[in-house]
Amino acid sequence: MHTLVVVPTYNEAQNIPELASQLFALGLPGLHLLVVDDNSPDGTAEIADELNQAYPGRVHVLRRPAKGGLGPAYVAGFREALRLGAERVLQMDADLSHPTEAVPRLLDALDRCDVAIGSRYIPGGGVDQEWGLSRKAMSRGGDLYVRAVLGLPVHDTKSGFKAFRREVLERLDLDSLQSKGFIFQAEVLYRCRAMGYRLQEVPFIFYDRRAGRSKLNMAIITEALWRSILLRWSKGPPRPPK
Ligand SMILES: Nc1nc2c(ncn2[C@@H]2O[C@H](COP(=O)(O)OP(=O)(O)O)[C@@H](O)[C@H]2O)c(=O)[nH]1
Ligand SMILES: [Mg+2]
Repeated sequence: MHTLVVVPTYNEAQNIPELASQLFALGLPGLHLLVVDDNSPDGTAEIADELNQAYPGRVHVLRRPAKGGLGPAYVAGFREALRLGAERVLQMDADLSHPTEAVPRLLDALDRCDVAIGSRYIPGGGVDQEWGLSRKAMSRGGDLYVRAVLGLPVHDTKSGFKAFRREVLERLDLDSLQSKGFIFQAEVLYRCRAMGYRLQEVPFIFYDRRAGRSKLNMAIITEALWRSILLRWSKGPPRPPK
């Protein structure tokens, strides 16, 4: 296996078949999919398993006992990716917010960097036309806050659309990652930068989900605010890249 796409899911039964169909239609050699499901009541894991009829041996399903948040699901998924022997690991959401047509560009960027970050906030990137001014302001404000607190040279710190070289995940102390919600994305970037890895942003357009429901809630937003400060305070400033 060359590339593993890791997708955390909670109640994404309506989205996962379409995501798989779009991913495999890219025709990328050695591409496999890993669905990390937290015992979704809507049967996401079973539906993902059945996809092996259409794509034999290319869909892996990691079942976790209960909903534990995005971060722990990714930690388990990254560990499984290493175990499965993936050379490159790409992470994305199940809800088609991250367009599959941008996947080859993210993977190509790994020829020039160690971590490729899908970014809404660099030239060429953007968000769904449906986003109103207040949602845009909240998202940008959140990014500026995280960026300032952690000193990250990244415009889209919350992005869950990223690709890693295998050795980055090998060296990342997966057990030490603490975040439960979307701030997990910034925690990983912060660690990668502290280890001297090269980060590169690649533009993409974020589309709102058409099916299923967002799991974002106030506890996840609050975690992002306090955990950023805790991370900076506990680990010290990141070292400059190599
Ligand atoms: N395994 C797992 N996946 C989750 C959990 N929470 C969210 N996800 C998945 O993470 C991705 C992003 O979540 P989403 O609800 O779309 O967040 P939003 O885009 O910020 O509204 C989706 O694929 C979700 O199914 C969780 O607790 N466990
Ligand atoms: Mg979403």
